[in-house]
Order: sequence, then C-alpha cells, then structure tokens
Amino acid sequence: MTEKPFSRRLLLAGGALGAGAAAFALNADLVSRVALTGAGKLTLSAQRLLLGRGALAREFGEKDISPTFRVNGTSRPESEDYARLAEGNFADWRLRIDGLVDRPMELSLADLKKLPARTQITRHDCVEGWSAIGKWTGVPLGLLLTAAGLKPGARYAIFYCADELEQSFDGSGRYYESIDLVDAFHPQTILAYAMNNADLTVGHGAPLRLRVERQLGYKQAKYLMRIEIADGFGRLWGGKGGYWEDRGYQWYAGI
Ligand SMILES: Nc1nc2c(c(=O)[nH]1)N[C@H]1C(S)=C(S)[C@@H](COP(=O)(O)O)O[C@H]1N2
Ligand SMILES: [Mo]
Repeated sequence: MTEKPFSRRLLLAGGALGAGAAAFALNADLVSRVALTGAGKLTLSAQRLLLGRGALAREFGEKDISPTFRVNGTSRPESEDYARLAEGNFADWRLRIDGLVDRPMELSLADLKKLPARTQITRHDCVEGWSAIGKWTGVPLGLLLTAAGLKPGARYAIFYCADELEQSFDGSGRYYESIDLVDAFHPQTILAYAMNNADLTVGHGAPLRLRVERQLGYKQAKYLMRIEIADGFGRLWGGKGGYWEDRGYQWYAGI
C-alpha cells in the first residue's frame, strides 16, 4: 500500500482535505460577505467588530526575526508522560480533536506535517512587558476544524496542554486556553510545529503550540495535547476559559 493512511482516514471520514479546504474558503467568504453587506441583523458596531476581529496581525520580514526569543512560563512539562514522548521525539504523541465535532480525530506530528502549512513572521507580546518576533509554521486550525466538522452549538475551541504550572489535586493547575470560532477560523491562527525553520524546541512548546496572532502571549498555548470543541468553558476549573484567566487575566486579550 502506498496510500497515506492519514489521507485515507480523512477521506473515509468524509472529510477529504480538498473538500475541507474548499469548505473553509467558502466559510471565510461567507463571513466576510455577511460582514461587508451587513446582511441579517448585524448592526454597524457588530459589523465593525467582526471586520476588526478578522483583520490580519502585522507580518514581518526575515531580517526582523529576533536573535533571541525568551522562553516563558513552563520551559519543560514535568510529567513522566511528557518526558517519555519527548524522549521518543514525539513519535507517539497524538493531538486529539473532539467534543462537538462530527469526526473526532487523533493526529500524529507526521500527519500534521503532511497537511497544507502556513508560515508567518509575527510579534509575540507578553503582558509581562517583553516582545519578540518569530517565524512560525503550522497547520491552519480552521482547516482541521472543517475536516472534523462542527456540530450545532459549537462556539469555542479549548486547548489542553501537557504542563502544570501549579501542582493540584483537581487539575486546576494545568495550563489550558480557549478561543472563539472567529479566532479559530482566522487565517493566521495555526497549530505551529516549527519556529524559525526548525522543529519547535521543548522550551517553546514542542511538539505543537497554538499561534493566535491577534492576541497576547498567554493565549499562545504550548504543549498541546487535546482540542475540545464546546459550547462554553464555564464548567472548567475556574470557569474563565484559561489558566491565567482563572487567575484574573482577560479572556479576550486582543492586540
Ligand atoms: N502550556 C503553556 N503554554 C503557555 C505558557 C505556559 O506556561 N504553558 N505560557 C504562556 C505565556 S505567558 C507566554 S508569554 C508564552 C511564552 O511562549 P514562549 O515560551 O515560546 O516565549 O506562552 C504562553 N503559553
Ligand atoms: Mo506571557
């Protein structure tokens, strides 16, 4: 068999990527058309908001890439599971996509690397007062969500990470994040496996991290293990949609 098992699986699931990509483009086109014509019940302010949310973050050139990009927060998840995965170069790591989707998926790093990729050079702004410009390569999240198929009621993507910033019995010390579907389908929202032309290092979130370029640093979840599509995030731990949000940061960290 020379056929790639992953493409076959997607095909069997009725989510062939060609169709997925086309549906994604159609979707983006629909959103912009609704926004531009103000069709339906959109008020001017809602329309402006929508257009604003869809705008691209500034992209930079190769020469602007910062010579050093600080590692912040977790620099290496402490769990034995993560250590084992890292030791095997993440060959056994899988990203799970589940929740309100028609076709839950488990993707390996090799699967992700076969998919259409986007590369972008952007500035990362941390609330602690530092910024750095880096080059990120990864799979547009919208592409995966289209292939997975969203069920009615889907409103948020919740990202579960491998690291705990605080030891806890109830899991509340685990890093997690969430974004809404406007950001999930934003063209610069990618699941990045490479930084500055090399595989992500452990410090920067290996094997996979979120880049959601219109928001601040703490939304850029590292060490992704699972993405759940849900109708809300209030049931999770502090109920505010993220590790830092549960400790007082804004959920929408727009820049
Ligand atoms: N899983 C996980 N993701 C995380 C963090 C973390 O501690 N754990 N820190 C966040 C913060 S506050 C910032 S500024 C960036 C830092 O990313 P970097 O280490 O690549 O600079 O990751 C964000 N994502
Ligand atoms: Mo940060």
